[in-house]
Amino acid sequence: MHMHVLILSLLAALCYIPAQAALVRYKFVVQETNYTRLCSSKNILTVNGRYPGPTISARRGDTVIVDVINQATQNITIHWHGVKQPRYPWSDGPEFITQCPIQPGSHFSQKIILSDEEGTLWWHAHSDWSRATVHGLLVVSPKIGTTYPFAEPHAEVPVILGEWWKNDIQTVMEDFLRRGGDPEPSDALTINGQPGVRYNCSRQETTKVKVDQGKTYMLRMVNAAMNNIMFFAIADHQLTVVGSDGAYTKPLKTNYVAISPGQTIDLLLETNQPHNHYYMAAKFYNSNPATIIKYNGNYTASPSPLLPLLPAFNDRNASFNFTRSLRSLASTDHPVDVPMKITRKLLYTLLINTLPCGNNSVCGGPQGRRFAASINNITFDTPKTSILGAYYRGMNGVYGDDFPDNPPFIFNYTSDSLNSSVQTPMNGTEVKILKYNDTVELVFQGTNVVSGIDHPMHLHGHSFYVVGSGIGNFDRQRDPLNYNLVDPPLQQTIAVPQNGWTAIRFRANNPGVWFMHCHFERHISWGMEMVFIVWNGKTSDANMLPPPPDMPKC
Ligand SMILES: *[C@@H]1O[C@H](CO)[C@@H](O)[C@H](O)[C@H]1NC(C)=O
Ligand SMILES: *[C@@H]1O[C@H](CO)[C@@H](O)[C@H](O)[C@H]1NC(C)=O
Ligand SMILES: *[C@@H]1O[C@H](CO)[C@@H](O)[C@H](O)[C@H]1NC(C)=O
Ligand SMILES: *[C@@H]1O[C@H](CO)[C@@H](O)[C@H](O)[C@H]1NC(C)=O
Ligand SMILES: *[C@@H]1O[C@H](CO)[C@@H](O)[C@H](O)[C@H]1NC(C)=O
Ligand SMILES: *[C@@H]1O[C@H](CO)[C@@H](O)[C@H](O)[C@H]1NC(C)=O
Ligand SMILES: *[C@@H]1O[C@H](CO)[C@@H](O)[C@H](O)[C@H]1NC(C)=O
Ligand SMILES: *[C@@H]1O[C@H](CO)[C@@H](O)[C@H](O)[C@H]1NC(C)=O
Ligand SMILES: *[C@@H]1O[C@H](CO)[C@@H](O)[C@H](O)[C@H]1NC(C)=O
Ligand SMILES: *[C@@H]1O[C@H](CO)[C@@H](O)[C@H](O)[C@H]1NC(C)=O
Ligand SMILES: *[C@@H]1O[C@H](CO)[C@@H](O)[C@H](O)[C@H]1NC(C)=O
Ligand SMILES: *[C@@H]1O[C@H](CO)[C@@H](O)[C@H](O)[C@H]1NC(C)=O
Ligand SMILES: [Cu+2]
Repeated sequence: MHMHVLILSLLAALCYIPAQAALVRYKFVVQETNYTRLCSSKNILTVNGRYPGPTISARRGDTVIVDVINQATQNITIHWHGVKQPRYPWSDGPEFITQCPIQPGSHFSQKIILSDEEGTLWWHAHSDWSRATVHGLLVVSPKIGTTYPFAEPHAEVPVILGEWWKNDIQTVMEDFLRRGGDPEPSDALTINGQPGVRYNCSRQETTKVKVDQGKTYMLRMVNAAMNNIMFFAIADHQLTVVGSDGAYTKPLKTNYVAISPGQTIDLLLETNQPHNHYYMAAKFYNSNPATIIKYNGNYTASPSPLLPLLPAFNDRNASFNFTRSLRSLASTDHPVDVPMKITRKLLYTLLINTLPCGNNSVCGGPQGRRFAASINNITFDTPKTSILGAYYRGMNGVYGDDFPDNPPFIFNYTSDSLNSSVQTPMNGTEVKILKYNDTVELVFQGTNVVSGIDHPMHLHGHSFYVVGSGIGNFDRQRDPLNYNLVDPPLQQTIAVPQNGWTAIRFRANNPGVWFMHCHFERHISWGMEMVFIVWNGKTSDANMLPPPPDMPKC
């Protein structure tokens, strides 16, 4: 509570320094907090005792210092999802990629350097499965003296989609890793931490958003769920997408939204319907958490709120079509800068794999084997020390630089009948080296090895333009002819469609060590990740900044 007052006074102080990048400071105390949901209590990991955690508010170009203090009994790291951290990978957060964990009883002062991000971003734990409860919004408002590329909304509403397990999340993860099969499914999906009216135990606590008729509200949405892409809608209301992943989009009117874990979407809601109460709902499969939007005023509401229509749980077209419909704003104030001359062409296959079970046990994966996952057939073997630290100090033996530009074997990636001999991956800690200012075209190729499924791919340290996508195998001759190089959306997380492909482009102008991974937690655990190292450029302003003195040690 004290912290909250402190933050408000700091923000008030900001107003006296117009149009200048400001320094904002927050304190994050990571702790175990006793929480009751779905009629059962357990200790969860929180920041400042809150689930979801506190919202960080800043303006475009600000620098935010967050003092992360670990008062819990387990290791933790925190990642500022979607913040590029120009030349400063030290605070990026992924465990053993850019830092060693913050151990119990120690702290780490993290610097979040905002540059051209504007809109909704978020922060979350980036060690084991702690992000299930350790996450919150990071809201980047326009600079003082500038405004949104749309009329100022009447008010803002956070919409944080999450997943809740009755079991301790650490136990869920450990059981999953031991059994080698799929993880125990979550017991509920949540909106702003509440399971909603579908669950008797949370019926009373369901979040109710009170709105006035005839206004425009801005929904700042993130999918903080661990393992699911979600559909979201509000009964009887159209939504207008105006941004995603901290960049504006052309306004897109839609009845529903498809959102990947890791992705953020900014939406405008016009309260232009009759006075009543309406469900806001998200779903995956048959779970269905709901929050209620209730119009203010004196009227007789229908007996129960109206439910929105959501696409069927297996409607790949609904997800793919929504994702393909996003376009950059591409205006004078928010121009695009799509790389046209490409210096690095990469094709990365995304595979679900299986491994032999081991000596004595039976595993929960197909044919009694255990699941694994890989990119270009390499399951990432996470080191026990930070790759960034090893790179900076020129330490040998922590990683190799042989991550392949293309899949090692060419076959019909999306075939319905794949030989099971392709299921077993290789394993290693390989990075891909990029030179400063390389212009990269990376095609993610979904595969049907073991099972074809969407993969929400996330890149740290850069935003990328999503220039193309399709179903089936990428065709190097034909498909680039249909690229959108005019107004492709600028994102950091993109759902590669099931048995399809997605092409992205970015300029490697951020020297450092940057993680790239599927944002499904189970797929990260199985090894669907790799690392880019972007070398320093020739001039000093193209070099990595030095590490802070309080970098955690392994
Ligand atoms: C949490 O609090 C409840 C109610 O006070 C108590 O019954 C329960 O044992 C506590 N749980 C833990 C894990 O401490
Ligand atoms: C919720 O409560 C109702 C009424 O008491 C009961 O019929 C229903 O089975 C309960 N649902 C669950 C999931 O417990
Ligand atoms: C709401 O409307 C009813 C019927 O018109 C009236 O009796 C009541 O006083 C009103 N309540 C408020 C809070 O305005
Ligand atoms: C999905 O879209 C493809 C073409 O993009 C179409 O052939 C197919 O019928 C659609 N499926 C459904 C269920 O709408
Ligand atoms: C796909 O999205 C477009 C908007 O970009 C919409 O007009 C069209 O109806 C959608 N098609 C399907 C099959 O959902
Ligand atoms: C399996 O057993 C063999 C022989 O006892 C042993 O050499 C090997 O290390 C064991 N492998 C694993 C994965 O436990
Ligand atoms: C990679 O292989 C080594 C040696 O067999 C093994 O110890 C390690 O667990 C493997 N890593 C992954 C991620 O499979
Ligand atoms: C690849 O597999 C798909 C699905 O089984 C099939 O439709 C397609 O014809 C195959 N392509 C080639 C080139 O064999
Ligand atoms: C699968 O691949 C193995 C090894 O390459 C080969 O011996 C076998 O005949 C193949 N099976 C089928 C059904 O194609
Ligand atoms: C992956 O590599 C292993 C080992 O070389 C090989 O057996 C397997 O067929 C490869 N799979 C794919 C999909 O390339
Ligand atoms: C990197 O590319 C940008 C855009 O083309 C250019 O302005 C800049 O000078 C380049 N920097 C270096 C070090 O090559
Ligand atoms: C916490 O991190 C330290 C440093 O990397 C490591 O030695 C220790 O084993 C970790 N503890 C757990 C429980 O993973
Ligand atoms: Cu995945």
